[in-house]
Amino acid sequence: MDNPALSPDTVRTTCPYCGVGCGVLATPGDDGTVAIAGDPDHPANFGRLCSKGSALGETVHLDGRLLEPQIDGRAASWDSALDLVASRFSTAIREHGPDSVAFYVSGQLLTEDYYVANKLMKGFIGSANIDTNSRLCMSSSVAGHMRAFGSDTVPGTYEDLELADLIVLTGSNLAWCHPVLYQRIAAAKVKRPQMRVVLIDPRRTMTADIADMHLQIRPDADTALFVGLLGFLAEQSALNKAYIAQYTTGFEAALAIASPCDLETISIKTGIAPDQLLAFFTLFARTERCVTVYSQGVNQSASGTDKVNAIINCHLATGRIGRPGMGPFSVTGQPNAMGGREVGGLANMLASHMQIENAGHRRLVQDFWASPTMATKAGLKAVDLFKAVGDGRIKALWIMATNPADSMPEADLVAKALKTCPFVVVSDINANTDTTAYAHVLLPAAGWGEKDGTVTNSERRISRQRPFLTLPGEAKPDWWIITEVAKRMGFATAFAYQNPAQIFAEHAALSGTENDGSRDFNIAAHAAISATGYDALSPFQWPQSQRSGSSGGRFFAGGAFFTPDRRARFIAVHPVDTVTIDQRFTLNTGRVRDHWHTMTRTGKSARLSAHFAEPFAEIHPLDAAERGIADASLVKLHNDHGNIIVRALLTDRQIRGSVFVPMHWTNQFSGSARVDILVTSRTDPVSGQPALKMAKVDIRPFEAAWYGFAVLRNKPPTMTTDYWALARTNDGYRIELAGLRDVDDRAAFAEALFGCGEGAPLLRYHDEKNGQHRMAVFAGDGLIGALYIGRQPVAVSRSWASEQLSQSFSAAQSRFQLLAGRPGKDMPDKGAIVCSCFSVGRNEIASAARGGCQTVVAIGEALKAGTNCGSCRAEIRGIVDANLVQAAE
Ligand SMILES: Nc1nc2c(c(=O)[nH]1)N[C@H]1C(S)=C(S)[C@@H](COP(=O)(O)OP(=O)(O)OC[C@H]3O[C@@H](n4cnc5c(=O)[nH]c(N)nc54)[C@H](O)[C@@H]3O)O[C@H]1N2
Ligand SMILES: Nc1nc2c(c(=O)[nH]1)N[C@H]1C(S)=C(S)[C@@H](COP(=O)(O)OP(=O)(O)OC[C@H]3O[C@@H](n4cnc5c(=O)[nH]c(N)nc54)[C@H](O)[C@@H]3O)O[C@H]1N2
Ligand code: SF4
Ligand SMILES: [Mo]
Repeated sequence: MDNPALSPDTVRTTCPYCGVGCGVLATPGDDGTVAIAGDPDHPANFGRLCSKGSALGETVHLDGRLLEPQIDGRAASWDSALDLVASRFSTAIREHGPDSVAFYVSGQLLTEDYYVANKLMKGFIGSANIDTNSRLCMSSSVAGHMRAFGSDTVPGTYEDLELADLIVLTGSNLAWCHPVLYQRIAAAKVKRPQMRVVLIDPRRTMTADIADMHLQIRPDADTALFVGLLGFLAEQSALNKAYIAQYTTGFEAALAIASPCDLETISIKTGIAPDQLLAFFTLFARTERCVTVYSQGVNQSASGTDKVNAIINCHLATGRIGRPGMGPFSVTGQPNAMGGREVGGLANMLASHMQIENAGHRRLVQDFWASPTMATKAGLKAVDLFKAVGDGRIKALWIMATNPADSMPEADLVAKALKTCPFVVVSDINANTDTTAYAHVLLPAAGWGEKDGTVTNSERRISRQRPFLTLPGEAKPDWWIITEVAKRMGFATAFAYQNPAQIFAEHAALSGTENDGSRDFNIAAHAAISATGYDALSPFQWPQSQRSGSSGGRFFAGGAFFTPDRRARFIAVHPVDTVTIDQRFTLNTGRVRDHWHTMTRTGKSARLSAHFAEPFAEIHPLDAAERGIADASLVKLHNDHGNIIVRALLTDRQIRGSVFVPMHWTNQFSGSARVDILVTSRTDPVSGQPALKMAKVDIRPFEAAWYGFAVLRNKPPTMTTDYWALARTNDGYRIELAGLRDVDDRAAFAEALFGCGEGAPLLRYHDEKNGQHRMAVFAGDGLIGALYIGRQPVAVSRSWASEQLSQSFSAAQSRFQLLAGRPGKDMPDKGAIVCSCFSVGRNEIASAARGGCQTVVAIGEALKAGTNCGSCRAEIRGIVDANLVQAAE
């Protein structure tokens, strides 16, 4: 945790999680550990890291890694695996045509991996059936940018967030999903208290901590809100008429929909009170330096592209774009979402921000690649791609660095499609994911710390990911795997790269080819980069053309859009119906602070697994009361697609009529919590992005006959309990349990769970009358496992029990204490972990607050909580405030 002095072994690299793209200093130790620190010189984070970045060292161990190629579940040599992949793809293409094969790739590939995958599919196989998980993530933003700007350009830079006087955050939980950007804004606001932050989200998330105003918007009402804002700006004479006249077209048509601005009507559509609307609109109208940040609450909707354009319209109408402190700002999710867009990894794009429908672009790319054939039309977008897998049109599919059996809508149908597909290849770093289960061929990829290449963050900044670990087992970098298959398919010359530097140089050269300023993406200054130059490459922002040599900056302050007439387009967007009442709940889904997507990496860290150890549904207390749902009980969420079982968390942070369930839990971590099985595959008509936050579900209590909790040293081999959720702890695992029918033989159940075999010496306590049962097994002085069962959710201190796996139990008394499930009086119960860096719990913070620590700083001084990465500061403030209110009452 301490900043390791820059040792000769320290490697500068980039965090593999979110699109903030923080610079990391990684120092591998002799004992296999890796010390991690923020890179003070990296312009994205200036030394900061969030909880996930800080815990990176805990996720690089080899537990669960895929270390050798496998064919049909058996270890195989690279040669045989690569030969098989190449021949099955070639055969399918020969027999059924190029569109009978597909790649489904990921914003977690490096630019070099992505570039060669796209080149192989579009330029050598001759199909555009390569789509990416960015379809689920950024494609509405891409489509919105294309419609307005004629190019997929993010106009601003991170600095704009610090220079702005008003930051509007819509559909973004920045505090948890882009924590370092959030901290940069929080720090700027302390320096310039006049800065205002408005949060627009149906939930009062932790991001509300820095917000001056929270608009608890009805799901999908963003278009209504921003169309309303456009009308208001016109009525208040807040338009930049010169900018509109000189640099844009289509304003009148957009305004016609927005006028007149009737606050009552907008209030009905958005669920936001008229006085709040007026306050927000007025603030926006009056504040020249204004940035609107948006993310998945905007993109993941059947009207996502319209939402994006409704936002951009307001910035174009005020001319607030491309100047310091101003602009629409789509923050990207994955570490290389932007790099993927640059290489054209989406099925409807070409390489280097060129367009597949544009014959001139196709010719340019084909000439540049000297390719035998070229895709002539857009390929299948993710949702349609998996439908085509399901109905047999796709004969061979290659999935790289993504886990669609969990993260795609209608996930059970996706899993079924994978099961029936004649040939599925999966490149992953882990052996057991819900997707690898369906692979005919599994290819072991190099992971973070081993791989070598570049990523582009949300502000167009390209940084190096550098290796500091040797490749484990047989693992190979993704670019190598793809080029080896390409060579075996007969394209040896075009894929004869020796290293990622050569791929990067080619990518840079393509960006400058016939680019006289007609395309935004240009990094031609690096077209001749050498392997040494590439090794030493410092983070830089695009564009960086050969001619200017200068790097970065902002786009569009003076027009110069990438449309044929170089003017921006206002898009006349119509708000969708948000008023029709549906008795069912809107299923809102998203992220928590310390987990990353399907948990294949963050699930390995005890620290990151302590914040939320279970899948849950946030429900408004009044909605819960109507359905007889108690806090911390289990609930079943269901619709026509299936059902899931998760813990109910009652909170008035949630809007009524909506529930929030995190996307993270998979079959590897829980019995039935894959939320995407409930999500319909309805997509945005323009972008093809699925409405991942808008499914409809019913909720009812899960009528458990018993509940249980256990800590155990070893991961249980199989789980059949009706409900279970497993989380990593420092010395083992913790597991929540519940069943519909009583367990007949509890001793056998405990033995199977602990994996200790029959007849192990079981310390037991039974209270049949109250249905309380407690069992523990020790080996020597150490604990193998402890299980607590009750008719109600068991009142055991989770954090304390989890720590017992590392304790010595020489005294009989300590063993009985363990069965009691509570720490002794001298050791208060920490409560749920809030600060994962220093393992500080909710109860400790509450008690310090009651004892006089009235600020986050004071809590930090007393407990250290919040003083390392700072990701938990908003929660600490919430706990302090709640306890101050209690004290005052
Ligand atoms: N901790 C963590 N951080 C991550 C990730 C992770 O897995 N874990 N993943 C990364 C990736 S790939 C991505 S794409 C980003 C996503 O980053 P975000 O978009 O910030 O994250 P989400 O939680 O998906 O959704 C954001 C918010 O949208 C709100 N929302 C839902 N419906 C609506 C609506 O109709 N209108 C509005 N205005 N808001 C709505 C939700 O309540 C939620 O709070 O995070 C990145 N960062
Ligand atoms: N309901 C709902 N669903 C969602 C979302 C939501 O908000 N709600 N969000 C969507 C969004 S925005 C996104 S981005 C997706 C994310 O969803 P996924 O991409 O499916 O999730 P990850 O867990 O990041 O999957 C990455 C996989 O790649 C593997 N991996 C890691 N590093 C490497 C590497 O270097 N090479 C290779 N070959 N493999 C590697 C990991 O082990 C893991 O299996 O989920 C989408 N699905
Ligand atoms: S904010 Fe956190 S997860 Fe995102 S890049 Fe920075 S350290 Fe990594
Ligand atoms: Mo994403």
